[in-house]
Amino acid sequence: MAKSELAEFDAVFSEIVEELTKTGLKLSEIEDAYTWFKEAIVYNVPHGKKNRGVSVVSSYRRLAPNAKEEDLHIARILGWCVEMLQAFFLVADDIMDGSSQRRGQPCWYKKEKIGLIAINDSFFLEASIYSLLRRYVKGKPYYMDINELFQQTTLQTVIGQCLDLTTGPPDGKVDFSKFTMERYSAIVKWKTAFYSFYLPVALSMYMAGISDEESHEEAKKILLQMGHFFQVQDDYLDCYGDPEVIGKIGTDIQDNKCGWLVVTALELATDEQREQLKACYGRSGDDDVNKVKAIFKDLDLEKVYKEYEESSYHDLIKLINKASCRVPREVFIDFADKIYKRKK
Ligand code: GPP
Ligand code: MG
Ligand code: MG
Ligand code: MG
Repeated sequence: MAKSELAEFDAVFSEIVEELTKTGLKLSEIEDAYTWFKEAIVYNVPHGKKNRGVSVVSSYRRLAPNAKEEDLHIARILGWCVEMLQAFFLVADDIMDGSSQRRGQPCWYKKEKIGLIAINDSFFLEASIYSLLRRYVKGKPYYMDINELFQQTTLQTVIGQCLDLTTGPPDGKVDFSKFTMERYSAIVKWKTAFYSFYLPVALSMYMAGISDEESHEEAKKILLQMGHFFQVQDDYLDCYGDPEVIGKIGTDIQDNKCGWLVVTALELATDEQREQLKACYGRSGDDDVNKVKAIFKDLDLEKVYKEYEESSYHDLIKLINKASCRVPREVFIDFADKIYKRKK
């Protein structure tokens, strides 16, 4: 029986670890650094859903139906590079957000003997992406495009993270003046959509020889819209998801985040509810958090979300159907089907 795409993808992980550490482990001067890093990789990289990584491979198969096994292998490596980028972001994001759990285990920085060394580990993860690209992709015609894509995507995500952190700073002052849907859309486009949706598909396009701007712009339009919905869902699950299932414990209310729930609440709230939200949002006490949740409940945000989910799915399918793109629709549909109605 054929192995599933995910199983074949997982089977490459040990090779990634080996490639990234074998030289360093043999150099006695830096051996300890690599022993440390190996643990950081194994703890932080392979335990997620791996939708982003596997999508590189499944999209590439759609774009190159007769792909050779050696090229599929490169697609898997690129998929792991996306997972490394994600691990780099998450290790750092959990420190910035003061989170406690990630993927069902303690955040890396929360572990004994790790703490802020995690910051350096996140840099280590990032820098290693480019070692993998040199090792597996150098010499291919798409090497430069893919290198630049990883660099540009990193910058885009850093920009988005900056907007995320500064729109609702954790300074104890709550100022809703910037909490608009427009600002929200900018935050999620930059902090999430480029790296989670455009990047995996763009990698497969470059591998398949599709590098013209028009095709990339068209694919990007669809994928950014998908990414927007995905982050709305992440914000919804932050409050309403089951921590056992999502593997993390929400912190958005405490962290004063300009998330979808509060921005939607502010659009629907009476002046009185707005004042109440101002008094209890962005505070860490359970009472304050529960008051925020009670206002969300009075505004029936769960229902507003479900309706939004339905309509955004229809809008997305419409956009996909009217696209005239070198990328087959199935690439987008496959990705959309992985995220709609997800619980984790
Ligand atoms: C998701 O935000 C965005 C990121 C993980 C990008 C972080 C970017 C950096 C440059 C570090 P989130 O905080 O809502 O994600 P989660 O809910 O998973 O913590
Ligand atoms: Mg976070
Ligand atoms: Mg964050
Ligand atoms: Mg979140």
